[in-house]
Amino acid sequence: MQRSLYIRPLGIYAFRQGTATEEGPQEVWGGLPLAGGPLAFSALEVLERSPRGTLRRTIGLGDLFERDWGRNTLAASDLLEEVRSPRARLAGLSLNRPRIMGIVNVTPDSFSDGGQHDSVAAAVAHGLKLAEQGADILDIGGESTRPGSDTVAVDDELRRVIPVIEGLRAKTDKLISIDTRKAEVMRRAAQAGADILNDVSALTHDPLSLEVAAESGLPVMLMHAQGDPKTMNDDPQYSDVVLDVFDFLEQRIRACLAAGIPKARLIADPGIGFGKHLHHNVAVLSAMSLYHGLGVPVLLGASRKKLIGQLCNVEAPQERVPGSLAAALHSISQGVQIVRVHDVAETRQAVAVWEAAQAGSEAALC
Ligand code: 7PJ
Repeated sequence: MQRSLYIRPLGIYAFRQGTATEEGPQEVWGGLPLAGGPLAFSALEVLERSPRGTLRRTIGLGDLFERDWGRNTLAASDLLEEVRSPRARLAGLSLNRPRIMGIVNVTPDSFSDGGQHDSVAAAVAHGLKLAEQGADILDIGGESTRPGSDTVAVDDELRRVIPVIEGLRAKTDKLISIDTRKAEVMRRAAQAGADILNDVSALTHDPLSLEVAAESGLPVMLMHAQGDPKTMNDDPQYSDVVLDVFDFLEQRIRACLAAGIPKARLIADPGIGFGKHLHHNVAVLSAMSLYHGLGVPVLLGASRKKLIGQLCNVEAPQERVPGSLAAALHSISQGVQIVRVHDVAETRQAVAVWEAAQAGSEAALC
């Protein structure tokens, strides 16, 4: 079933509690908690899909509750519930403040740091450095999925990532995710101590992955992609990219539920750069808060990606850090719970200043 109605939380702000008194903090009403807090939203964009295109309207929450939604009430009330409901912890990590996932590439051909971390020792050292800089999650990947890249044989991928996971597991308590599309790699990574599965194909690439992911008991990051990395950016087509991505992720969440993976173990990611032209990427980035309607934590990975190069005319990925920070802060302002980045120290600093400014307090430091 395809939805015709979607809602996107707008007017997102940090809940500020009233002055603490002897009776305790005073709640000041204003808006609804976004994904259980600490951010709240005060308005909605209502998006109506029709054969003629998508109609967008903005409505304040006060008006929404006062006025009759008519036939729309039922169609969107489930989404409103998903948007506001609290999110489960991710492998023990609370998601009540922005979390940083640091990228540890173990591929000889990675676009941004290719060749630098292709030995186990270097990859482990890089992961530990990111942990020290403030990464909450270390994402280990042994298959480059950048546009145009070839697939990697399962044995090669295992040889690259398993020793790195074992090496990091022995030296850090930070969460470890495995970025793979292969069921066998997921299974072996889980045995080696990985805490989270991160699949850019949302468990569609390998016919065994739904089952293996369910059996592992680990949380799964489901990312949207259109097509295979080799050809995905040749000619991507959407009717409305923002809503098509929502539909895909909703359908993959349903497939996971049917396979025995509960919602509390799922994370959704719209997949910047995966089968998307610049205007698709920008549309998705702009609409990030829509994906809270999926009822699971949302992740964004825009770090050093081509869209930043295209928007700023910067060819070298290493020079795309400022643009990457802007993309991360933009999404965090929309309540995105996790950002996947190369530059952890820089992102930590940006997020700390954002958090202090939001909260009006210096309590949350780097
Ligand atoms: C992503 C990823 C992403 C998630 C890569 C790159 C390409 N996993 N793995 N989200 N991107 N969940 O880092 O540029 O955006 S590999």
